[in-house]
Amino acid sequence: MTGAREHSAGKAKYYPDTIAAPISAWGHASVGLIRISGKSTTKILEKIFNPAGHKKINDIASHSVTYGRIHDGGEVVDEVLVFLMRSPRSYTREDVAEISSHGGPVIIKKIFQLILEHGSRAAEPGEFTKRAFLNGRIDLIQAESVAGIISARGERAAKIAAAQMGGKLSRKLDELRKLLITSAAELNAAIDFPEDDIPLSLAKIKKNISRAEEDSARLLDGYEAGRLFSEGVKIVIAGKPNVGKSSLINALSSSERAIVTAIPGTTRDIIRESVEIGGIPAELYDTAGLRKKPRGVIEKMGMDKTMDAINKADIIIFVFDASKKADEQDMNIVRILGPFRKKTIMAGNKIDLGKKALPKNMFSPVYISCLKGEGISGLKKRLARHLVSGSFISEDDALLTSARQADCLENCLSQIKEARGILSRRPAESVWLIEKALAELDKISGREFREEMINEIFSKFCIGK
Ligand SMILES: Nc1nc2c(ncn2[C@@H]2O[C@H](COP(=O)(O)OP(=O)(O)OP(=O)(O)O)[C@@H](O)[C@H]2O)c(=O)[nH]1
Ligand SMILES: [Mg+2]
Repeated sequence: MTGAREHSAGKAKYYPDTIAAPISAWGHASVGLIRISGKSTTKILEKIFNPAGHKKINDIASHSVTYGRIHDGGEVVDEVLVFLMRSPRSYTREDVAEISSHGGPVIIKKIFQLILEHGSRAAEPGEFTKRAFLNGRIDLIQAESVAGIISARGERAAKIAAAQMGGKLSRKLDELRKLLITSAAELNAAIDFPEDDIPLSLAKIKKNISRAEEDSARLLDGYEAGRLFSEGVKIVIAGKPNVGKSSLINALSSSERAIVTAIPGTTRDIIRESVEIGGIPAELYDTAGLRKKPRGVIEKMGMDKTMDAINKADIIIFVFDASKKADEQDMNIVRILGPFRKKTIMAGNKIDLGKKALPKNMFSPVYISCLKGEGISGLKKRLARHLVSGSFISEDDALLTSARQADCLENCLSQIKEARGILSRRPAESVWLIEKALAELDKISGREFREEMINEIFSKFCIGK
């Protein structure tokens, strides 16, 4: 493949330059961390670090912590701990030192400056992880999950990223790869030696290809769940005016985010609030109340936005006033939400004022009182159940977590499908398609990559990772 490079797991390849960056959060903290990686790491330490007890840098054992002082031409800058990890047993597989200093921005800046003056350059975002990848310590999936762990917006998202970092998805894709390689080899053999019992071996090859097809399809199904965990679910609160939608977003987010008044039509724009439900990150959207005849152009625009939000929602909470008989307006919304029934949860609010019987097409609601805070935890439980049930997969599975991975696997799957379709009629072409499917798989793990693709992935990382 032109322009593509082979990614071989193996020994550290030393880059000509040494890189460094503060790797702890910027600001006043009790400790700060600065990381150096590259062949000049120990040389830089020799110039700026005095280990206690006049120890030589060369005598410091790998993976040990050394106490001492950072100095600038003899003038003490700070007391620090230096953690040295010699190549290849380090994050990047190069020599790496992490200096733990006091956490003030002035100190960190000063030490970082000294490191730059003595032979390092500032690392770009994601550059340490990029070197870990290029040196074969981790594959691209694991590199992407490093970013996933850092940006995780919920406990479950972090767990999923950690599982993929541990190689769960990589192992699954490896199985798939082996299946395809064997199929292509056996198919080639069947073409080369037609006198052998072809129908029999073709049946076996077909079976393996079908399995590869099923496996990739299952992984793709899981992508949606992975996406929800990492990006968060969209929960839209809808209902007619004045039923307590804004009160509900406030109750669910324990805030006073939305304005609540007794005047119907108070909310005219969409209000968003981030929450966590059962460990899953969620965005709550409070919307303008839906009524058949909006009063004025602003309310009409608000209602259009509400409809747009309903279309894009993962879950809709339909709020109605349980203390009053359902009226024409409620029925109208039930009709509007008809196509979205599967993703709708009904919430009957204001039960502190009583509970009226429901029409047949409004079933099994959760009853709440936003005013008294009643039933809110029950509603949260129902939401969490909805999120983790059915198509939503557990975090123990191998999950695709980036659009890039899903794109490649989708291409892979369509090649496999085509290969299976023409297997008996045009076996040679089928082998070619299987090879194309394999190339797509190798893009996911980064076994094969393009420079631009790698740069794009790592540019999204934060500095110091
Ligand atoms: N008694 C009672 N009143 C409530 C309850 N929840 C909300 N209210 C009141 O109902 C009125 C409307 O509440 P909102 O939260 O503004 O209703 P909304 O659905 O956002 O209304 P719009 O933005 O106009 O569509 C306010 O006066 C609230 O105090 C409840 O559980 N019990
Ligand atoms: Mg409102």
